[in-house]
Amino acid sequence: MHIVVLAGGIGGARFLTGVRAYARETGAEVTAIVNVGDDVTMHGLRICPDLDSVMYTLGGAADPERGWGRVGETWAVKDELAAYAAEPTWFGLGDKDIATHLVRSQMLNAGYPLSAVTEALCQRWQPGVRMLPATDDRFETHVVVDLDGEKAIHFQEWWVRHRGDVPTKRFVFVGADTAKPAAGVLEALATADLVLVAPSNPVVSIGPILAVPGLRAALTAPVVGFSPIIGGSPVRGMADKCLAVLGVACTAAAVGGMYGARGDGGILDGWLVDSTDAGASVAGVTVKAVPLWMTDEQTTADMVRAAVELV
Ligand code: FO1
Repeated sequence: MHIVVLAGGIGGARFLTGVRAYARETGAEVTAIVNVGDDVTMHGLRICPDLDSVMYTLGGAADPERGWGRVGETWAVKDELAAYAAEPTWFGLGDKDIATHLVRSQMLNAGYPLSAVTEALCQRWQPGVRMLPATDDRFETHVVVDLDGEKAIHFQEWWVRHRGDVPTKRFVFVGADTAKPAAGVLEALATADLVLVAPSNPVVSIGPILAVPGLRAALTAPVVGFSPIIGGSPVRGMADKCLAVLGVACTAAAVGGMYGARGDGGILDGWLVDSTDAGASVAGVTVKAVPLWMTDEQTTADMVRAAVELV
């Protein structure tokens, strides 16, 4: 069985530990297609937060408390940059993490596509699943805000600097008109027996993946999504703020409705909601309630089992 997972950063990474546990039990093969909308260039380095969160988490090197970056991190370079007042001072790069960005940037500058760079970085971390960026092309989420007039800022500035707490008009996926699925993405989807949509932020993690032209049409295998909203609140992160920008309610049913039913121009065949949200319905989609708190690998593997059983 080949399982393809559409994933964002921290939530996607945690979900993938469960998918990998399920795959180890059953012999399934796993490919993760990861959001690149959060990617940004800072201090001349290309940073891919979601790819790195997945890689570090599955490689056993993520900081579990901070939720991003490396465990046992030190911050000498960040302090030195601050001493030069080198902007952006609101974004922190750890010393160990910087080594990843240096290797990545050097390879990208030498002409390697992001998919090949990711594969090379994974040689070290052995995540146990195949990791693919959604696209090899330049693709970034920007946010149109009202800050002394309307202007667009990078997603990281909106997320980290302003914590989403600024009048927000819309999200724009820069590059989405011309981007192509990364090398390996269409092949992975063509051989998938099941596609899982991780309980990641539906607007700024899964949204950008689905915005890569050609990717939605390649979802021919059954698609089961996991609600990132439990009892009206995001499992983690700021999905509530992002959904509000789109005018979508912060409920499991509304997010399922936003993805939509396959027969209705959407992507879902099945939608798993938490037991608290039992009774939620999405037109044209099989909805089932199961425990969705990803407390440990086994509980998360059970969520994957429920999705397999659903289809
Ligand atoms: N998140 C923060 O809240 N503050 C930071 O300074 C920060 C730096 C950072 C550096 C590298 C990286 O891969 C991620 C980083 N993050 C930071 C996390 C990131 O901004 C977001 O959590 C994700 O992009 C949203 O999924």
